[in-house]
Amino acid sequence: MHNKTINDTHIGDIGQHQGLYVPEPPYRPGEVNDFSHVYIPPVSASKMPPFTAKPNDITDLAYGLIRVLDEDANAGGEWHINIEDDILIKGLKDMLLTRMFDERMQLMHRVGKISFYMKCTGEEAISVAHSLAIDDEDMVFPSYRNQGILISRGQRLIDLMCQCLSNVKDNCKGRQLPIMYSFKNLNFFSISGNLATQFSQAVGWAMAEARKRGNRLATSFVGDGSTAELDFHSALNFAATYNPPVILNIVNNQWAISSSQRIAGGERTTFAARGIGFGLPSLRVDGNDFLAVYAASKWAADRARSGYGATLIEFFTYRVAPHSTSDDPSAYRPADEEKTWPLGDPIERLKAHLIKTGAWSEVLHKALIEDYTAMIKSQYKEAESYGTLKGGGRPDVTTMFEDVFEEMTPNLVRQRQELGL
Ligand SMILES: Cc1ncc(C[n+]2csc(CCOP(=O)(O)OP(=O)(O)O)c2C)c(N)n1
Ligand SMILES: [Mg+2]
Repeated sequence: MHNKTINDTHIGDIGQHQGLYVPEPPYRPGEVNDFSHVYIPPVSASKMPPFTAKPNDITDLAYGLIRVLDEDANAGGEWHINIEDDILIKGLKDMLLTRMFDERMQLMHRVGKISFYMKCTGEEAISVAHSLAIDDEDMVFPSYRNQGILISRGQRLIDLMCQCLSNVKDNCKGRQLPIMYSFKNLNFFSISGNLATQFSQAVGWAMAEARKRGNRLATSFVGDGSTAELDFHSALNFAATYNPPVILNIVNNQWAISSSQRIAGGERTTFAARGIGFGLPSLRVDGNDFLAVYAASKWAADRARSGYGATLIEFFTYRVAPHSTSDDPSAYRPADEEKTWPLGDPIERLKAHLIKTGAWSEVLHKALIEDYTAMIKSQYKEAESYGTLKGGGRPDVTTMFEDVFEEMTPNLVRQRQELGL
C-alpha cells in the first residue's frame, strides 16, 4: 500500500491550481537548495519478498526506497544478501575506473580532441552493480550513461576512446556521436540518441528469447525524463502482457538536461509506481548504494530467469555532472545542489564499507588510482595516435556506403560514383 510517510520535495500532492499547471523545479540558481524532505527510510524498513511474489502484494516497494548501506557504511536489512568480497572489490574498481575514464574524456573535450562527451558521475553503482548481478551473456539495451557496464564487462578503454575520437580504429567508423557505443562482442546493443527506443527493443528481444526458450535475459535503461516517451509505456505494456525475461530500469537522476524530473510527472508519484498500473513488480532503490543495486538487480534477474517475467526498477540517484559537454547546469539549478544531495557518493560509500569489513584499505585505494592514472594515460596516448577531431586518421570515406544494406541501393551506388570512388 502507498506509504503515507513519503513526504519529499519531489513526491506528493500537487494541490489545487487554477488553470494550466506547469511544474517548476524546487530551487533555481541563487536559491538555497534543500533536500531535507527527501524520504530516506532506515535500512531495516526495506522488506525483501521472495522473487516469486505476486506484483499486487508488493506494491509498497514502489513507494519506499530499498537500502542496504546505512549512513555509517554498515550493511544490513533484508536486502543484505551474501556477495563475495571479490565481486565487491571488482565493483569498487570498475566504478573508480569509470569515473576516472569520464574525467579524462571530459578533459579531452575541453582541449578540442573530441566533439562531445557525457559523464555518469554519481551514477556509477547503477551500471556496475547491475552488470555484476546479471550474466555477461545477458543482452543490454543501454542508454548513453551506461559506460560502467562496458568497463565492467571488460571492454578495453582504448576501444571506447577510439569511438569517442571517431578515428580509424573507431568500431562505429565515425558514424555515431561520441559515446554512442555499440559492442556486439559484449552483448551491448547500439546506443540510440532517440530517447527510450531501447526499452521496447529490449522487450522485443526478450519476447524472442522466451519464444526460443532460451536462458538469457534483456536489461534496459532509461532516464527519468525518458519515461515521458511513448516507447516507455508501450514497452511496459508488452512486458506485462507477454511475460518476457526483461529488467526495465529507470535511472532517476532528477534531471533531463535542464528539465527537472517534475516535468516528467515525478512530482505526482514515484517513477517505480508507473509499473503498478501494468501489474509489474516495481522496486524503488537507492541508486547510490552498490549493495542495494546489486541485490535488487539479482532479485529481478532471478525472477526473469525463473519465468516470472519483467521487473521495473527505479534507481533513485542524482546527476552530479552537467547533462553533457553542451550543458551548463549553473543556468538552471543551484550551484550547491550536488553538495546537499543526501544519498552520498556511490564510490565513497562502498569504499568505506569495504574498509570497515577489512576487505580494502586507503593504501590499496591510492595505489589503484596511481595504476589507473598510468593506464588511462598510456591507452589514450595510443588511441590518439590513430587520429582525433583535430587531425590524424579518419575512417576511409568509402566506408560510409558500406554495412547498411546487404546490396548497395542504386542511389548509393550513384553517390559513390559521383565521389569518384
Ligand atoms: C526522442 C528524443 N527527444 C529529445 C531528445 C533530446 N534529449 C537528449 S537527452 C535528453 C534528456 C533525457 O533525460 P533523462 O531521460 O532524464 O536522462 P539523463 O540524461 O538524465 O540520463 C533530451 C531531452 C532526444 N535525444 N530524443
Ligand atoms: Mg535524468
